[in-house]
Amino acid sequence: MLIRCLSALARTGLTPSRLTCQARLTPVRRFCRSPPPTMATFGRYTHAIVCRVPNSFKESALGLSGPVALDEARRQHEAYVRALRQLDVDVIELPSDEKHPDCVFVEDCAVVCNGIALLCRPGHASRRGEVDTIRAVIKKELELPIVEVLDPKATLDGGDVLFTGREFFVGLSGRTNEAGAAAVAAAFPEFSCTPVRVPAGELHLKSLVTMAGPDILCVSETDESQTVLKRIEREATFRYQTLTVREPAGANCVLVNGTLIHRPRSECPDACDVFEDRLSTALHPVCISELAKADAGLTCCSILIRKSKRPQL
Ligand code: CIR
Repeated sequence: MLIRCLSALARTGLTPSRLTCQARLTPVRRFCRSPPPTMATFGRYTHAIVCRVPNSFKESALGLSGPVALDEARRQHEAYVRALRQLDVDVIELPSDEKHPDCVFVEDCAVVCNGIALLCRPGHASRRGEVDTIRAVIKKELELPIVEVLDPKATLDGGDVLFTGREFFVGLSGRTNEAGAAAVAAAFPEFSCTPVRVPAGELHLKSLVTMAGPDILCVSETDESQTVLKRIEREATFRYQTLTVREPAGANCVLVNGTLIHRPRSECPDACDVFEDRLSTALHPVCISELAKADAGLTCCSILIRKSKRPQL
């Protein structure tokens, strides 16, 4: 798999020798990995970590595109949390952290798959401290084995990590570098892991493509989204179906326990038409227009976890 990762990197024109896989398993004691999930459990979650919106979000979140209505941002976040709870997810809700204006975007702090949590090393230095809280919760509340990124040069935002249920694609973006992609490959060796160059101007891979269902990629009509889709299709180990929506924001949706959480008609009318016409999945619109002013999508507001009933040894 690492070979696949290396050869994929070579195709991106990056120097394979720069790929330094440095991830360490903590605790050091051995643990039993769950077997790779089957597609029957793809998009099935028992737990989620979310974090409330701090006051500092309004003035200091990264990439703000306009004035934020803080109360409305909080109402929207609450609706998102409610949606998860309605879908039978046990939500761990962290208090807002004023020192970290972007703390609501927990997705960037950890990638959890197959019973293992890889703690990220966010590409923007102002966000690195967010990981400490997430580490503590994953350790104490969820008791999952933790993998740390050791390479001090590695950067990795969870927003760049797309898991299809069969393999990983990791965006090489302004936030995630090759060493970050290598950390994903090392943490989840049971899956193929392919780096994908994220076009300039786009924050994360999942700003451009997400999963709208088992084996269904969701992209938008934009050149950036289509470029990334072509690369995924070229490199994928599996042939996926594709849903294409007009609005860029519509491409970021979250499949949770058989329901697709997506942006509402008021934000993404074409995407709603496409989902209603083409999917048999239940649909749950959630508006995040205020959070989106800080470059947010729906995926970024939670870390989704499927905790196996089997005790971790
Ligand atoms: C940032 O620039 O880091 C935040 N303002 C937005 C992060 C959004 N994260 C995500 O989509 N995974």
